[in-house]
Amino acid sequence: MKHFLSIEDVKDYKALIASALAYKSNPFVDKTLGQNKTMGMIFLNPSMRTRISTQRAARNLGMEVIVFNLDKEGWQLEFEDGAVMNGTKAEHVKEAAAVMGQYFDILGIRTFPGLINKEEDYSEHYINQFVKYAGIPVVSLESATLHPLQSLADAVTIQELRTTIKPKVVLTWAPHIKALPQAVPNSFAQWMSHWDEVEFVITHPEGYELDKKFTGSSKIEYDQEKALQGADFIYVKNWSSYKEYGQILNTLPTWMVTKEKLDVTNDAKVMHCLPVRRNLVIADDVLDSSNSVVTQQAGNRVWAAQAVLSEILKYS
Ligand code: SN0
Repeated sequence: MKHFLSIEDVKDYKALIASALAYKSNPFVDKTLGQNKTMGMIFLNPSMRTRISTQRAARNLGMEVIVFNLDKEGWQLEFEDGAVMNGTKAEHVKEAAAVMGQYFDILGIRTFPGLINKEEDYSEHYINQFVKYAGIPVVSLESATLHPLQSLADAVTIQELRTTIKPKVVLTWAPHIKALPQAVPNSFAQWMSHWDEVEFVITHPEGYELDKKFTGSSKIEYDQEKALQGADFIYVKNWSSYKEYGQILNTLPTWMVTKEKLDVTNDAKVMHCLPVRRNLVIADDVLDSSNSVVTQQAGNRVWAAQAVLSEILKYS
């Protein structure tokens, strides 16, 4: 694997899930694989789990890691070709990325969407500029439209917790007060629709349809209760509208996931990428119950990142 920007970069996703689980049971088996190599992690937005788990993963493989909060500590970057840089942006991505390519062996980058210009966000202009000019493998730490490290950890969590041959996995929209990216649900839908061992259903109010490019032929059920019937896993996440780009169409508190809603499920495991706003997205009675697997899911971020970095170290 050269870059890790989406599932499209993965040759064998089942093998990658297996590799992550193997690292979970034996974290230091490849502790010299990344010896004398350095990973740079560049953040243009906040992060807790991605930042810490990816550092842990890189260190388990013997790599050095340098974290740079570019949004707070760097020069403001220009991304437009041909820009006359007489404003507040002091450095062009052409130089910034090329220089990082000199310092690092692998570059991780987090860059959220602006949620204003759909074409720009969905062209993945920012992360692609880093890929173009850094000249080294680039790992998405959540880009404008996708969060593949999260989705791999999600798949790993489902793989280790499933009790049936073909579990029913339901992605449900939930209310939020802020306009959030579609990256997590896009990416989760992309991974689940690739996986032939799950029955995948998406439920959301009308107007919150995700880009078909990622959901493929996944089933959409607008009635949340119907969708949840018999579910083995419920993946809860808010996102802003893709159609009416970046808009909050409604906040529908009835879509919050509560303990009562689990009654129709197969005692479903409840997942969320975190951070989660309690009693807005998921109720306390779910997050504080044994149905919630969010901590285990977040823990699996280490093993997912380790599997990806190992693949890049071995084959880039
Ligand atoms: C981000 C998102 O993509 O939805 C990151 C998730 C890994 N989440 C948020 O920005 C939540 C912010 C909030 O205020 O609740």
